[in-house]
Amino acid sequence: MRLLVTGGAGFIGANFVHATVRDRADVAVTVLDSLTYAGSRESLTPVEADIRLVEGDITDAGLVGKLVAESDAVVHFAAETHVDNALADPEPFVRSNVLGTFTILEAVRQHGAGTPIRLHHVSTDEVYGDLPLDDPARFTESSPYNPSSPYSSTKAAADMLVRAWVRSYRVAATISNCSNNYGPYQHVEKFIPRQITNILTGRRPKLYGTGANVRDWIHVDDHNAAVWRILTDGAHGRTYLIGADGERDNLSVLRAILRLMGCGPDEFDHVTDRAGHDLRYAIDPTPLRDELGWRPRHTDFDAGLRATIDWYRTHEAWWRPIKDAVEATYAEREQ
Ligand code: NAD
Ligand code: TDX
Repeated sequence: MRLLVTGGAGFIGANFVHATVRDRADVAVTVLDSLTYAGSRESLTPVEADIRLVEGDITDAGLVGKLVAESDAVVHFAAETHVDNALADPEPFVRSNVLGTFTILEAVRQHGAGTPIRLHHVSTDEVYGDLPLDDPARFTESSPYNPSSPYSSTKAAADMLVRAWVRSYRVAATISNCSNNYGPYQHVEKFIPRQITNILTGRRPKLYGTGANVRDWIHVDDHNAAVWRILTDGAHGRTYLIGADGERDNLSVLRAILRLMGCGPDEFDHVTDRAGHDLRYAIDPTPLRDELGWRPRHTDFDAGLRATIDWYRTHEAWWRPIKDAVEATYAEREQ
């Protein structure tokens, strides 16, 4: 299989490429990534001899058309992904997430007219908005779209484009909406790596509001195993929700990090809450389990967190050069 992976130099994409190179000798991987602030060539260093990395933008129709024409399948991870950045400056989110997905869909439509080119579009549970804190309800694939943030609204728009291209042009696409990922190679702007690297650099962790907000955590390798399962066995046109029964409030996650890193339970700062902060996400992954037989393997959150902390401890060269600038941006916004 000739596989094009967009956003393969980002957090989830890089882990996907690593797993693919390790487990699937019959797959030739091309990564298309514009190496934004969130993308890192170094995240692909361990597999650089095994893949082709093309530095380019998913809104570049000429380049995307050429690469899609050479591919049997496309897994589309590339996106602007940080909610706080979207609140500060939404324009790149509209461009990359909406126009970028449109560009990929058009290339898949045009070049897949004879032999269909398989497309998997990677999306988020945030398209469904949020759930109340004190309610057992979870998102399902028939939950109504109700995005809250500039980020999630652009991901919702991209999902709608994919659905329309499936219906109107019979593009052979699937969509997955996954919950919050954690693991190695995640940018230090995101919650878990920010707190770990704050502690490692002598800063206090920062919790938005009271920390009662709930996220449904999944290890990035479990997410990527589900993406592979959907790519190979998923029904064309279908949406699958990916989650690993990992609901935890932010305060509990932070206290687990503090405990595992030898700090006291109150050694953190409460900072101003995020505007429009979604309360709770929770995924019902039943169809993925029952129809495709997927099961998460990283079910011990403490063990996954400990391994993630170890990774940041032993990969300081990967994150240290950007840490001060990320914290300087946060400090400006918090004023
Ligand atoms: P990330 O920000 O770590 O990586 C995104 C990658 O896309 C980067 O390498 C970046 O350079 C690249 N990129 C951005 N705009 C581009 C453009 N215009 N052209 C080419 N490349 C571009 O993101 P991530 O956390 O790895 O997320 C990957 C995908 O998974 C996204 O689509 C995101 O919406 C989705 N997702 C993420 C999570 C999560 O918890 N991180 C959960 C559910 C879904
Ligand atoms: O310093 C922080 N303190 C804090 O309390 C940061 C950065 C975040 N938070 C809170 C906000 C959220 O409730 O932690 C929670 C997680 O925050 P993020 O890591 O920014 O993730 P979230 O906003 O939930 O979105 C993530 O999951 C879904 C990804 O960034 C998205 O790309 C994905 O679609």
